[in-house]
This record gives sequence, structure tokens and C-alpha cells, in this order.
Amino acid sequence: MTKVAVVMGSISDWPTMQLATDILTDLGIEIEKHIISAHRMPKTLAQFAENARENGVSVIIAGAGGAAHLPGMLAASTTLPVIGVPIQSKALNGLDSLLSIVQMPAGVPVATVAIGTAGAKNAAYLAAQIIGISDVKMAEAVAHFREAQTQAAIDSEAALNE
Ligand code: RP5
Repeated sequence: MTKVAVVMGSISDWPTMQLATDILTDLGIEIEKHIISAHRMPKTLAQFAENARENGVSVIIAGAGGAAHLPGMLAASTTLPVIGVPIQSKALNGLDSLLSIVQMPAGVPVATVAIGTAGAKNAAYLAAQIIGISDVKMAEAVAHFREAQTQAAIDSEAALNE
């Protein structure tokens, strides 16, 4: 069974990253959760990333804020896909996190999503879509979610005009 690892730089990132784990769980994806600070736990970071594939992880979602080096440093130590979630920081509203995560040098990609809650949710859906490349059931689960989302939008217009 394939797994998604959800990694965050601090417990303070959890309220945002929980939105990703909730969606992954709803989609039936096995997850593992870690707090690994790029700056406070650099050795743990390298160890985790180097062993992730043989530990059954297929996608890594990494959320960090401020000087958000966690996703990039994970990507530097593995060829698994890494999705970076810029946490909405207090000082600069997450623009610092976004730029720290998205501006990777060529050759070490991080798939960077939006700042904050939308980003955390999209990280989970993107991970599911990556898994869905080789897992028909997961592709169907994502398609089902999309249909429900479309229907909810249609229903919201109907409610507006009631
Ligand atoms: C980053 O620094 C974390 O990802 C977090 O978003 C930010 C602040 O961390 P704390 O000081 O709240 O632990 O490493």
C-alpha cells in the first residue's frame, strides 16, 4: 500500500496541514505525519528523506512557514515528488513562505501550491492525482470528488435564487 508522508516544520503548522491529512484520510490514502524542522532538526530531515521511498512513501507533502526551507531540502534528498505548502505566516502573510518554497533551482523541483488553507487542501488532491496515475480506484475517487464539488456549486446557485 502506497503512503503519503505529511511533514511540517513545526506543530504551529498543524492547523493548516490537518486540512491535507483530513482529505487524504477521506480518500482512503494511508498517511504518516512528521514534524521535522529544517533548521532545528537538519539531520532528521536528511535521514527521513533518504529513507522515505524504501519506507513505502510515494509522495511527500511538506508545509513550512517563514524561511520555509523544509520542502526544498526534502526534495534535495529524494526523487519522490515533493509538494510544498506555504504556511500563512504572521509577519508577511505567507509571501515569505511562498517565495522560499517556489523559487527552487533547476533540477530540484518542488510542486508549490497556494498559501495557506487552499494550498493544504490542493496538496492532498494533487497527491491523490499522482497516486491515481497508476491506481484506477484513486483516480475514480478524485473524479467522484470533482463531480460532488461541481454539484455543490450548481446547488449553491439554485439556493441563491430561491
Ligand atoms: C517554520 O517556522 C515552521 O514551518 C513554522 O511555520 C515557522 C514557525 O515555527 P515556530 O516558531 O512556530 O515553531 O520552520
